Amino acid sequence: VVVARVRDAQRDMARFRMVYEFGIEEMLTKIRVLRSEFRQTHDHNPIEHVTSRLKSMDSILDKTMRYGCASDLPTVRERIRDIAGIRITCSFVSDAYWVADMLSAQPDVELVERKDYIAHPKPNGYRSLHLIVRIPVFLSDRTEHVYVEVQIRTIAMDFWASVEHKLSYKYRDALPTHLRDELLDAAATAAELDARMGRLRAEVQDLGTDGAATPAPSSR
Ligand code: 0O2
Repeated sequence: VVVARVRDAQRDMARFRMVYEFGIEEMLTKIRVLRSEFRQTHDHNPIEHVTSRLKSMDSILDKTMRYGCASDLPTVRERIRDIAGIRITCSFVSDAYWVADMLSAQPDVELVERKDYIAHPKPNGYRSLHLIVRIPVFLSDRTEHVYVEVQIRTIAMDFWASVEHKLSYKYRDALPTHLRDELLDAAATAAELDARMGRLRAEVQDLGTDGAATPAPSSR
């Protein structure tokens, strides 16, 4: 009986994760289509690279404890909304907003939440645009709607976040003050770099060598 129960639990878990894998695949397809379409019709590619990850069971359980919620599958499905995660890196800030708008506007994508840490960086300097979307996954016997977290950022934001993540991990979130200050300063430098690159791009567009076929960046 115990062996049968363990097998059932393993099967439920595998099915649980599989649906998120399909959710990731569906979002990746949408991004691939945008990217290919853009490559064929425009000079400039707004998406530099894309990565994805499925949150580990340990991280999911950590988060349920942090949220103080139950860890049964229906609760986890509803409360933990970043089990499926996609990260899109763009060259320019305006591209990040453009990609967010394009994805959110798709009819089968329900935009659940949008956190704009570019306009409103976190106190430690973290910048990125986060979307929580819900998309349908069509299975043989039912349709499931899964949450996917999409993080959209520039190369400079990504560079900063990756260094900050490594340092925070190393110091287990108890960063010495000088490192915290240094990171905050580096975040300001990264933001300045993004602003400069944005100005350079605008100048190139004014010269008409790049911008003719590029959609006008959102006015942010
Ligand atoms: P992983 O391994 O990347 O998944 P919470 O998720 O509850 O902590 P919230 O408000 O639900 O917080 O989510 P939020 O703040 O929108 O961001 C969650 C994810 O964004 C994190 O996932 C990181 O990937 C990234 N992130 C947010 N803040 C920071 C930061 O200060 N530095 C770095 N490097 N990344 C950040 P996880 O679950 O922490 O980790």
